Amino acid sequence: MKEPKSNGVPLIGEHADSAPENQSRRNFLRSATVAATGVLAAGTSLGAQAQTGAHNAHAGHAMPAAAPGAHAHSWQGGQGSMMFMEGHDMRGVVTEAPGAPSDDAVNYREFEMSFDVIEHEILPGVKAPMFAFNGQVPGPVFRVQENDWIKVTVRNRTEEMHTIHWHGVDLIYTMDGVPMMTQDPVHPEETFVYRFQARPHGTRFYHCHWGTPLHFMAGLHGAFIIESPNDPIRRDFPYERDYVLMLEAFDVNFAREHMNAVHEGMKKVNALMGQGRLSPVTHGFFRNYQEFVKAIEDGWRPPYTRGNAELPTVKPRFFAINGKAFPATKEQGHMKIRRGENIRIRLINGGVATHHMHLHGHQFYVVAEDGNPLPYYKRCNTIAVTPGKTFDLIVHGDNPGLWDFHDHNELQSTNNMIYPGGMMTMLEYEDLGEIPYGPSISVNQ
Ligand SMILES: [Cu+2]
Repeated sequence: MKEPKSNGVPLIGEHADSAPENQSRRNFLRSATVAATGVLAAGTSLGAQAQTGAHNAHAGHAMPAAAPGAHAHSWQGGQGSMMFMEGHDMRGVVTEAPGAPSDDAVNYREFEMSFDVIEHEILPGVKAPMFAFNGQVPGPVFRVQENDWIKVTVRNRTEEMHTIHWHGVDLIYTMDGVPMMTQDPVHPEETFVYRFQARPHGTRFYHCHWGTPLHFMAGLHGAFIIESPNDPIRRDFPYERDYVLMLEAFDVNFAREHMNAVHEGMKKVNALMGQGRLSPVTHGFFRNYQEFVKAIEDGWRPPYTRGNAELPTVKPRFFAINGKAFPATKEQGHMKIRRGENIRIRLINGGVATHHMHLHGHQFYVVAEDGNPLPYYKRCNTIAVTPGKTFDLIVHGDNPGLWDFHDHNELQSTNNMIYPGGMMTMLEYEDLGEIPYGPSISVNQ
């Protein structure tokens, strides 16, 4: 195994050097790409990822590459955090949390993931360092069947700590991904195994639960779509094409300013942990509540920082759909429709702002909220998607043209205040013929 290369500096551009992908992973990517014809995320980033995976695949690998002598570690629930263990070093360790069936007990669909640091391009000329799943923003789109058993083996290839929270999935709590509460965070070069059953069906997602915008806001999120033959939406609105739109808000200045500082800080924490010298003051973690109270009495104050910066300094000025801001949303392809066709649009707010998504020229049906089919379908043309929410829409192709689909908030349809930009894409009729007008373009950093 290679030594970590960050030395406190983001591992920019090293995501291409990806871990071996196993057979299941390749199958997953391939089936995701095929099954999700027309899915924006699958059309570009996921497709690219599938290629990378194919090139690096080592058939038969059940686990990602780990350090020689790597050992499996069983998490001891209820016995305090491993972060405070003497001589604590999780590099090369594979951690299995308790409570889920073993490999023999159920038939797992296996996936391999990684936490990486990349430099992500939101639109030409605008890049920022970000944490990313599998070296891409957003992370890959999962498409699984309801009640499938899922095994996700995730390796941390950064010098920060992370977890994966499966947002809207009803799983066993030991797999819920809340650091310091239901699991120890995944340490640098540690591998953690999430096992759970995919239920209930609907539009779900996953994201890192480590509480800073450098994790959740900036890249560590992806769609987790659970399909079911019993989905009433499929029955009521027969459709073929299904688009996943991850809505994102990026503060690129914050990311640029704080990524190195966060890595430097974490490097010190890792060193202190390695020496068994981590104290509340070094990182604000406590063995128990009494220790926390004592620290407060001694004058220590909780940082409650989000990546070593205060919350008010987080001001997103770039707004993206599946990692790209308009006009770069065109790279992923417009949402395509034909006359008389129904398409399904799955909106997932993986960011920190509220987005008022408005479609021109159509009254769409709002058919699901938080992944769950609604008891009645509302006709709207604008829908507010608050952070953490998902909405599913059905658009019926009854007004041929080229139509804006965008956040109606003024700031959020700009790139750093330059209009048009931001969270904007188009609905394009394939059977329209020649399009007389195309959108104009402006870019500003
Ligand atoms: Cu994280």
